[in-house]
Amino acid sequence: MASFVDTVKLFVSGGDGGNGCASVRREKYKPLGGPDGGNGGNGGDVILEVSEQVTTLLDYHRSPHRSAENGTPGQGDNQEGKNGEHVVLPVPQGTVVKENGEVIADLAAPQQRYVIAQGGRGGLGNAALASRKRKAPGFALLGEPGQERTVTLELKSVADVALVGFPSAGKSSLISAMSSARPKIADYPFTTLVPNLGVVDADGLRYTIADVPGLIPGAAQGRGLGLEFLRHIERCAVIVHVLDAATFETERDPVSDLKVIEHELAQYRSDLGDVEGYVPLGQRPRIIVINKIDIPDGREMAQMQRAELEAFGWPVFEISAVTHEGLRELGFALANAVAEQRAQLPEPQVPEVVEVEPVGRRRGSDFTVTTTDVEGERAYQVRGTGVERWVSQTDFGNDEAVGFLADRLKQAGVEDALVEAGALPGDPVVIGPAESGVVFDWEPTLQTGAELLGPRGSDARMEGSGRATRKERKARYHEKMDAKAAAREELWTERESGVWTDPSSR
Ligand SMILES: Nc1nc2c(ncn2[C@@H]2O[C@H](COP(=O)(O)OP(=O)(O)OP(=O)(O)O)[C@@H](O)[C@H]2O)c(=O)[nH]1
Ligand SMILES: [Mg+2]
Repeated sequence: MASFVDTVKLFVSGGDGGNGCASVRREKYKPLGGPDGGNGGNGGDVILEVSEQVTTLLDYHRSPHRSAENGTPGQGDNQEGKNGEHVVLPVPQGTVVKENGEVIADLAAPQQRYVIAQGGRGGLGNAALASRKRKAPGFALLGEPGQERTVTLELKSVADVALVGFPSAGKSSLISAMSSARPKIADYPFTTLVPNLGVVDADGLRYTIADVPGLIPGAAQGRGLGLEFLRHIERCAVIVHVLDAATFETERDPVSDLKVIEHELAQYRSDLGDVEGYVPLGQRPRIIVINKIDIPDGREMAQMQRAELEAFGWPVFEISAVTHEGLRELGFALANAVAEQRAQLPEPQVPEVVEVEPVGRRRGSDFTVTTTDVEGERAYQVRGTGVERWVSQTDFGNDEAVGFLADRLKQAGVEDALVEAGALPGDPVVIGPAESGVVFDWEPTLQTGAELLGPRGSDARMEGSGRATRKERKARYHEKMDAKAAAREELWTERESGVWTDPSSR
């Protein structure tokens, strides 16, 4: 199947935001002008876009890593960094996007777009960070990293009519008789391994037919690639059973074949099940086609079983895909069924651009405080898109930047929440994931405010403490542990006896 790829793993990353710039205007005779560091540019997004020109996911199979351009850093003299270019990835109509096995986007509409990986925002320069209190900040914010994701793209054909049936029933023969599609036809099973789409023009109504590979008993459980194939009829409004009236297999006949396929349709559990408007396969309108009546035995079989087939309650047609007998009537019936289905749609499916709300819009300062284990130590863990973003924007080599982060955290209520959760001075606190977050000793006595600001790039609150390395921090932590051992012992006893509630078990 070298020329058709319908599932592919894709690794995408948005561009990183450019860093903000910390710079001070130089003017003659004025050693300290105002801050004039510009903002960094935003990283570009990676965007999926439904395109008519694309029919397979082959390109992504060949090069599965796609990333957008980074933003450039801001510069002095209030020069903003340049935004990174977006990367637009064309995908066929009917592409379903999954992450960790869950459907996150269903690109079924023409020209639909979906932001799959957002670029990081550029960091603010010191000009933008200046405030009444903080007149000339000696730091700037770092650009945020772009979003990284690993997703699976899956193609589910979009067609009005799906032809289903056993291998060699004549599905490919029928689609080539009714449309200009020219799939391979042969007298061995599983000739068709990938779906074929054909377009039919019937008296002003244009509709598409999908010829899907043959189904066998157990298909819904994955036998004979059945799951792969059933996936392609999930979007089809009308299902046509193509029954072989002239099979050589003695244990088969049209009625029993129909029952087998019906059973598989009813069993099939679609991952689109929760998508709005999805109708289970077992509830779609059906049309029954008895094929190969040009063969005398076939015609006889068709006549014999017609009544029993009609009892299922769906229209029955006797045809020959080879001599084209009965195809006119079938064509009209299909056109009517398609028209009826389209009339039931809430709105006509005119091509339109559907912008989906991008995933992971990293906004808001909601956060949670729980306890966790960091390198064997019990630590308080703060998680939240906003707070984690602030951390990623912080240049930890610059005390003033760290002070700014402390102010932001306090303002967002992180300090209060830590107190509430039972954190004590000196307790390790991790912001972000336990493995990769930033760990520090909690010092709630830190006052907030720019009144403490000293020379640029420093913060009076950091004096003496400096930015401890993990090792120093650990050593200091153990010192404090000793000093507070007695008091802690008592608190732990209380906790163990259930006087406190563990915030992680809430
Ligand atoms: N006599 C006769 N033979 C037919 C008719 N339709 C299909 N055939 C033959 O049946 C065989 C299978 O036809 P295909 O169209 O490849 O069947 P299919 O359902 O697409 O089979 P798979 O792709 O394997 O699932 C071929 O040898 C066809 O020539 C028909 O109406 N009359
Ligand atoms: Mg075929």
